[in-house]
Amino acid sequence: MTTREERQKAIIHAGYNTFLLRSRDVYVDLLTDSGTSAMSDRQWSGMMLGDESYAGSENFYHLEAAIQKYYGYRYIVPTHQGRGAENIISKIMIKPGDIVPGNMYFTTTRLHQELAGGTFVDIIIDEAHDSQSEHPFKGNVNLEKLESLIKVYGAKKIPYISLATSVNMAGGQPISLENIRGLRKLTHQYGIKIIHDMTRVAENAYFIKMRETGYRNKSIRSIVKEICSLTDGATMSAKKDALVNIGGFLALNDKSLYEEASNLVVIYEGLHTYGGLAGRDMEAMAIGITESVDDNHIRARVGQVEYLGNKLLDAKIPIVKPIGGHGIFLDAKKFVPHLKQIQFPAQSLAAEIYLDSGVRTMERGIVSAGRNKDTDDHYYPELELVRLTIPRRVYTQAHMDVVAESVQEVFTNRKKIKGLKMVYEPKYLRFFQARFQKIK
Ligand code: P61
Repeated sequence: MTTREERQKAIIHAGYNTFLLRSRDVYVDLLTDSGTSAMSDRQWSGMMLGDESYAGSENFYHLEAAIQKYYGYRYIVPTHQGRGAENIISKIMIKPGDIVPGNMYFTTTRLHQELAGGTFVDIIIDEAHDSQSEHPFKGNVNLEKLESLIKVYGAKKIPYISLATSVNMAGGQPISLENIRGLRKLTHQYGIKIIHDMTRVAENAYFIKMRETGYRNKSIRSIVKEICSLTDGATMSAKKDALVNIGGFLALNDKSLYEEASNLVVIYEGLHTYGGLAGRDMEAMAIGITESVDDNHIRARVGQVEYLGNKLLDAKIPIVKPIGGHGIFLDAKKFVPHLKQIQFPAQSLAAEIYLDSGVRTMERGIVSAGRNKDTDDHYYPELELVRLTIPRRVYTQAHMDVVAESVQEVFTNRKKIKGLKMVYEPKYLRFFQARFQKIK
C-alpha cells in the first residue's frame, strides 16, 4: 500500500499513463486480464514436464491435441502471444489495398492489418457504440453493412472477416451463435473466410449459454466448439481465457495457408513446434485450455465481474451495459462530462482512480483509438472508457469492494477532475507509452 503523496509522485513520473507505473506502486491491479491470471496446481505441475527439445517437443503435441479437441481447428502454429499470430495471418492473407471488415477494431489486430497494407472497416451493430444499449449481443455483426461493403469493393478485395468473440473494445460484449451462423452463410456465398479472434471465446460461450434460446443446457465446451466450427481459422492470445502468463497460437483449417504460416513463423517467432515458447509454456497452455472450458470455472469468473459491476450500478456509476465478460468499463463521457474528448477524459479518470486508492485501470478511448492511417487525424471513438479488468483466479470479492468504494469516491468528487494534454506521442500503439500533463 502507498500513501496519496507517493501515488501523486508515481503518476506524475508515469506521465499520467497507468501503463508506465511500476507494479510495486499498485495496490489492486486491474490494468488487464492478459497474462495476469493465476495458474492452477495442474498447470504448475505441467510446467515441471517441460520437454525443452528444440524441435518436436512433446508439449507441442499436447497443445496441438488440446486445440483440436476443444476448438476443432486442424493445424496450429504456436506464437509467443496473440499479436505474433496476428502478424503472421495478416502477412499471409492481406494484400495492399485490401479491406478487412471486423466487429470493432482491436488495437494490435488493426495495426497488423494496416502494416500489411489493409484497411479495417467496422461492421459491428450500432448498439455496440452506445454504452447504455442493453442489447444482449452487442458483439454481433451487422450483416447488411457487410453485404453492402462486399458490393462496393468486391469479394476479391476482402481476404477475410476479422471476427472477435467477446468484443474487447465494446466492453467484453458477446456475439450470438445465430449471428455467426448468418455470417457464415453470407461469407460462403461470396467465398470469404472468417478468421476468429478467439482470445475470450469461453467467456462469450457463457453469455450464449445464459442468453441465447436453446443453449441453457449446453456445456461451455460444446458451445465453444460450435463457435469455432463456423470459422476458418483463429488467432489466440492464450494469456486471457487459456489462463497462462505467456503464449498464443494461430490455428487454421486450410493446409496451404498453414504451410505458409509455419514457414513465416520461423522468421518472427521460432520453429513451428515452439513459436517462441518454452516447452513448459506450451504444456501450461494445453492444461489451461482444458480448464478454461469448465462450466464452473467460467461461471465463477464472469460472476466476479458481475459482482463488481452490480455494485457500481447500484451506486449509479455510469458503466457500459450489459456487464461484460472480462471487466467493467466506466463511461468517461458520462462520468466527467465537463471534459472534451481531446482533453483525454478516460486517461484522466484512470489517473484519478489510481491517485485515490492505488487501483490501476486502463484507458480505452481516444488515446487507444490512435490516428487514422490516411489522414493522420485522431479518431474520436463514440466509446470513451476506463476499463477495470479482472484477472482470473486472483482477487477476492473484498478486493472488488475496495475497488467499488474507490470509484464511488472519485465519482463524488468528479467535478474537480481536470483534463490532460499529450506531451509525448509514440508512432505505434501510442496508448502504451504516451505521456501527459495536467491542464492547469
Ligand atoms: C488486453 F491495451 N489484449 O486486453 P497479445 N486480441 C484481443 C486482445 O484482447 C488482445 C490481443 C488480441 C490485451 C493486452 C493488450 O491495446 C492493447 O497476447 C481481443 O496481447 O499480443 C490483447 O494479444 C493481442 C493491452 C493488448 C492493450 C493491446 O489487455
